Formats: sequence, C-alpha cells, structure tokens
Amino acid sequence: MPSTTAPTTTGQPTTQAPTTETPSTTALQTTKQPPTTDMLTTSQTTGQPTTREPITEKPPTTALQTTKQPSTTDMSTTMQTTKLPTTAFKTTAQPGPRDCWGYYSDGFYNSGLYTIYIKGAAPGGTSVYCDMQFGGGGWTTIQRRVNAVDFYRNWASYKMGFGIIDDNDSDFWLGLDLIYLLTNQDDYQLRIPLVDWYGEVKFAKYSEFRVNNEADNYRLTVSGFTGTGGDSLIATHNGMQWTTHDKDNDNAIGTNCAEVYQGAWWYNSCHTSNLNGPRTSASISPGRGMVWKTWPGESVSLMEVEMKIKPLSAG
Ligand SMILES: [Ca+2]
Repeated sequence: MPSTTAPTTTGQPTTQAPTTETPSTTALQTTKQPPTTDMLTTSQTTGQPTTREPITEKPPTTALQTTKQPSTTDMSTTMQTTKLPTTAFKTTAQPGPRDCWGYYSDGFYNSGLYTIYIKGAAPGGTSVYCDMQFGGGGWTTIQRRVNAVDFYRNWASYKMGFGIIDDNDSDFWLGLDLIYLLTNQDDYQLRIPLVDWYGEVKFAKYSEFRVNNEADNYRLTVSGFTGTGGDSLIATHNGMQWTTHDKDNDNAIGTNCAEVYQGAWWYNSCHTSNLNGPRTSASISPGRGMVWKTWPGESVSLMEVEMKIKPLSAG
C-alpha cells in the first residue's frame, strides 16, 4: 500500500469532519489520495454543508442481524429447534409482510423499523427500515450513508450486512444475502436519493433491480433508468459481480477495484458509481469517494445516499 502523504485534511470540511468518529476510516481515505492541486484549490471555503451534518454515533439500539430477535411464535420455535434450513420455511404460512410495501399496503404510514418476512430468510423475520413518506412510501432501505461508519469491509461483512438500523441517522448495509432474497421474491425497483455537500438533492431510479446469489457472486441486474441525477449504474455495472478488497471479481486485470477505490461494489474496470466508497469531503481524487459520476461528478463525494427498493407493481 502506498504511503503517500496527501494533504487531504486541508480538503476536509472543517465543521463536520467525520474524522472524530472513525479515525481508521479517515486513515484509509487519506492514504489513498495522491496530492493534487485540485483538492487544494477546490477546498470549500464558502460552500460548507450546513444541513444534515454527520451526527455522533448513537449507541446500537437494534442489531442488524435478525437472528438475534427472540422467537415470538410457536412456529418459529419449532423451526429453530429442529435446525431446519431456512429454505424449509417456504412450506409454512407467510407470518407477515415480506417487505415495507406490504406494511404500507396494510396501512402503516410511519417511517421506521419494521419486521419483514423475506421469502427464504430467517423465519423469525428481518428488521429493516421502511421509508413510508418519500416517493410514495413503502420503500425497504438496503443501504444508507449519512454518518461515519466504515464501509471499507470484506466479503463476509457485505454478505451478512453491517451497521446499525435504527433511524434516519444510522449507516448500514443490509447484507447481500438478504438483498438477494428480497429482490428475487418479486420484481423490484430501486431508488437512490443523492445529496451533495451543498444539500442539493437529486435521484436515480431503476425499474429493474435484482441481485443474484453468492454462487454467482451477487451479480447485478439493473435497467430502466429515470431520474434527475443521471444514470451511473447501467452501462458500467449491469451484469457485474460483487467485489470486495478480499475477493476480486471485477474486470480490471491485475487490480482490485475495491482496494483502489476503498469500497465494495459491482465493479467493472472500475466504476461510474461507488456508493460504498469513503464518505469524505466534497473534493476528492477522481472516483475515490462516495461517487455518482453523472452527478455531482467523479471528483466530488456525496454527503448522503440511500438505496431503497419496492415492488415494481407498487408503482
Ligand atoms: Ca481485478
């Protein structure tokens, strides 16, 4: 790993730098950024973000992994004691909504935590954050970046998920196994709100979003773009497999894109979007941040992003 002494701290926002919360993340970000004059000259002096600044990490209130949830029904108790594989659950009745749209359809209009019962997942249910207000409501959130949780993680972490799901100020990745199961129980659409460091908001929406299983390295199928932020997903990333710093499935010969861009994604060789990259300052070396190339551009890291899904049939 190169040990450049990039003067990156000068480009960090001064009032809300995430450095106070996860020094290790910052270290990863800064060591990868070569010295550039752009970074210095574009350092924001008047355009500092004024809204939705990173908030100090809250104590975990809800474990991401659903296996920690207590069993509440006789059915789930039976399933657990017999140690049946999760696929056996398909033979039993659906205990509740399979996603947030199911709750919305049942009249639940408040955003927050809900327990959903994903086809093929743990019978005890999965705790997820449902966005019931935005974009017509009923969105199941699979990723959120609004704080300082380190997203430069290995294959196992992205497979199982990480972070804390509690409210709008928590960062998390739901987990590729659950995203696979979710997106294969129906035809799902994907919505990605993009927020830059000035607080401007745009979005990208896809009428098709599906992730395959681990045997196929969570290959991405995405199509049908609409939105205001441009498409930074289809052309480069459709059909690609998942790559982490410890498992290289990208198309870059002799290079691990996750390692270069400090994230984990459906890298090609390498990317036009990097939403699991470092959540760093507004000005970055090209691609080395929380990037959406079509807006605000590859040399700007976003301030906030989310990935949310809903059945296409929901409208
Ligand atoms: Ca490679």
